Amino acid sequence: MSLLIKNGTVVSDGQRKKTNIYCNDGVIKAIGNDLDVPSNTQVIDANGQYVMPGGIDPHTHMQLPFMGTVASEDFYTGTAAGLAGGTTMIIDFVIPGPQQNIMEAYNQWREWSEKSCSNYSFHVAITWWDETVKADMKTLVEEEGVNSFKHFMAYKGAIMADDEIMYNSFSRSLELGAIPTCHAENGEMVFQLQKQLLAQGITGPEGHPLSRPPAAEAEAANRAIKIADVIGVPVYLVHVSTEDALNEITQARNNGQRVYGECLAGHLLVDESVYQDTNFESAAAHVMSPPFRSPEHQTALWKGLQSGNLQTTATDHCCFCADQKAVGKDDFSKIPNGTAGIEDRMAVLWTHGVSTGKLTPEEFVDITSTNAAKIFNIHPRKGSIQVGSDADIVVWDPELSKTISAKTHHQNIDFNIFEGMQVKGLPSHTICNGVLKYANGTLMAEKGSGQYIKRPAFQPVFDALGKIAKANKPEAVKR
Ligand code: DUC
Ligand code: ZN
Ligand code: ZN
Repeated sequence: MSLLIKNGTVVSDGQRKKTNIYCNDGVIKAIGNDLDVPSNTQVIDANGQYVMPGGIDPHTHMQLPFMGTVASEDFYTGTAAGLAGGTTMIIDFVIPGPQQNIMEAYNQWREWSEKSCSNYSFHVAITWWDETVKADMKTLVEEEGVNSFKHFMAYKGAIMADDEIMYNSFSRSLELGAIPTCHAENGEMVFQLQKQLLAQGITGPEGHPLSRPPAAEAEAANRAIKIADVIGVPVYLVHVSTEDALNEITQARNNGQRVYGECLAGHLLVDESVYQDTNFESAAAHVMSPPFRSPEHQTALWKGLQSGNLQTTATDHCCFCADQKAVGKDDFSKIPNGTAGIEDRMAVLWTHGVSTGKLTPEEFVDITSTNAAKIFNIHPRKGSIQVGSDADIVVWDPELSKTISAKTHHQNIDFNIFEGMQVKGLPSHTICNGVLKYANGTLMAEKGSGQYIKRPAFQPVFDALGKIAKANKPEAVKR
């Protein structure tokens, strides 16, 4: 199947140029003004529009079994909603239960994800430790194309990774050429605060942010960064939601440490006042971790994106409907944590980032696609419009507008945290693996058409880092 996207302004890798793109067999085959293409080529006229690498959401949880229930959005509906919003690839998470065999969990997630209609890949969470986990990490990196391991520093008694697990897993990641990632919240502090608040009679969703203060995130961010520094491995912090955690990242980066930060569209645009809503359903629908924060933190996160100290944007797309959230009616700590956003991420970032002048279109491409591809080692195959790159492309109409609503979204959830928000700047067409999947409001998502994307280990960089780490070991210094 061949496709020509003509007359668009191509934005990729920091550059902008009006040109044409020819795709065949899922790959970008030619870029230029006078392309000679077969007569049966499908043509999209992108005049007046931007043509950009398809969005990569590096943080989603489709059909996640979590807190006694299962996320309502599965790999088919979730990736379809992503395509409607211009996102052509997700990186989801395999999360083994305590003591569950890592490969068994990985194979289970691979089976669930076969119905994806966009491209997908997996971070694998390290939730416990022994020699089998160590061996399985090698299999995952060398045979399955997993180059990132996730550590939940929260969720005590369930999937929380303590310092011992993190030290072992970070060290193993360095050996294997993988990058550790962390959900940075001090799980013990959260657990103690939840108990205290409930004992004081604070049982509603307003207790959720009180149990997860900014300091709990900052402490964990600092700890993860310091453990990574001692080991000499890069680290990626998911869903940075506070100025405090951002400051930890900035300070480490200023010291030359390879630390990366992700922020969520939700944290940029929704503030903590949502937890004061006296309507339980609405307040509970916003319960996610880390929680939405005060406007001061939101301002800091935008600055983090502008300064480059935060490199990626994601959604933590994890859907629970009202009946699922109702389990926590009398105890906020039981409300399944999670909110949606995969369909809206790019539109809300364009509207509030590019249209306000905070971000250029080039920076928008970096934070919605290219930087994730680079950090997770799939650039320029993904996150780029170059000859030879995969044909994952979004044609972006800066004049298209809509009002976001749960009544009209494709996401399989009965609530939208951006409900009522007017967005201007939307995809007119989404192309995934060279095939048109969304065109002018019509979704053509085909179950199972997405590809699993292997991500290679980071050998060259990590070899150098390993040497630096060894040189800094105390015994080497003594000699
Ligand atoms: N936070 C959420 O809100 N949901 C899923 C997991 C997480 O860390
Ligand atoms: Zn998390
Ligand atoms: Zn998450």
